[in-house]
Amino acid sequence: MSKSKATTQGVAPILPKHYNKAMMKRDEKGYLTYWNDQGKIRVFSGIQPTGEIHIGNYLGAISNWVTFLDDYECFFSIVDHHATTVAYEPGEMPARIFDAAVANIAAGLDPAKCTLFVQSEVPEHTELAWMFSTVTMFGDLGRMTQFKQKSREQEENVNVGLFTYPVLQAADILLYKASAVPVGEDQVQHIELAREIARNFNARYGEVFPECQAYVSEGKRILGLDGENKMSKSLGNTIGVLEPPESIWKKLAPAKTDERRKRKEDAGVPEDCNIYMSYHRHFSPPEDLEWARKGCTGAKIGCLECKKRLLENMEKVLGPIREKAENLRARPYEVNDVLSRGARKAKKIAAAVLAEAKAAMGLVRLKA
Ligand code: AQP
Repeated sequence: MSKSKATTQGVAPILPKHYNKAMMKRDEKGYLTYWNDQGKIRVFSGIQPTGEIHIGNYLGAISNWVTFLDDYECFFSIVDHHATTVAYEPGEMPARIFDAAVANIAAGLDPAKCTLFVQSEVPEHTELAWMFSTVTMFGDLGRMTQFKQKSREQEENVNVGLFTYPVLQAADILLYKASAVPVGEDQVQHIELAREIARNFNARYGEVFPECQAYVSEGKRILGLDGENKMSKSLGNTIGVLEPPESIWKKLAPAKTDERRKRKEDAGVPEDCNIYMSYHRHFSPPEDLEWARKGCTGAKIGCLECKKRLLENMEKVLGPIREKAENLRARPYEVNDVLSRGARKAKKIAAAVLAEAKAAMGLVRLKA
């Protein structure tokens, strides 16, 4: 990447007055970081409306997002443009977007404390993505694990959008000058590339974007019910956040445990049991974890008994979320209102940052 700095001499950058870029400085780790005019770091993360929100999304992302609400300026987006890189039914998309909004609000994204919006309602995302594509190296995109994996999964539809997905993702984040990006482990590589894109842009056109960093939680890689792959909408190995307990039980009861435990009398190793490692550890209190561990290693409890205790503990977390979601569903206009307000607020900031980036690139009128 060329280090030359573009000159904007002779052009008239049109930057909104309220915009203050003086807040960019390096954090204690040395990453260029943006603080807003209230001294808060901005957070961005997204979720695709590709299907039912599952407990992998909840433990790896949404429950982590909630921890940022009080002390950061948070932007969360239902990234529908990303979702169109896989085959889908257009008629189903509006309901999927609505369902994603409901699940996220119900799971703790308090609209009074964050901006929740739909990506395609803020067209600045795709414009910045184009600009970023000119400072993104082809070879870097080709190395992305998710691209390689999805290309294998959908051989008949390896579209360009799938390839440039991380460029749009970089635009999603950097359009808000977000420095903190809470994601699951599968997205860390993309966030590192977004940081690289910011660096490439800054080196070429001047310091506009922060060097965003990924923040992963303890539930950064929740395995699916198959016990082998990451829980994933497209793999059909999920437990939905809004799924009723009877339906969860139908999935949990036959799910794989430690293979040593053929009968109750066979002792097991909890570390080799997906039910313990992926679910109990995140939903059950310490005393129940101890009960499960002792019961398993000492062959004192059966796997079904262990799963029933897990179901009870899951219900303590998921029950209230489901209830809240049902209430929201009964008031769709309120959900729509949250999304409309979110898009308006997001757009204001997005337009300002895009104008700054365009000015840095010289994409402005010659001064008359
Ligand atoms: N299994 C998981 N464990 C931990 N975190 C996860 N995330 C997804 N699956 C897990 C995190 O959830 C956030 C939103 O993800 P997304 O909507 O972009 O979906 P995804 O990663 O594409 O999810 P899926 O279910 O795997 O969808 P498909 O099958 O359509 O690709 C992200 O922060 C992600 O890391």
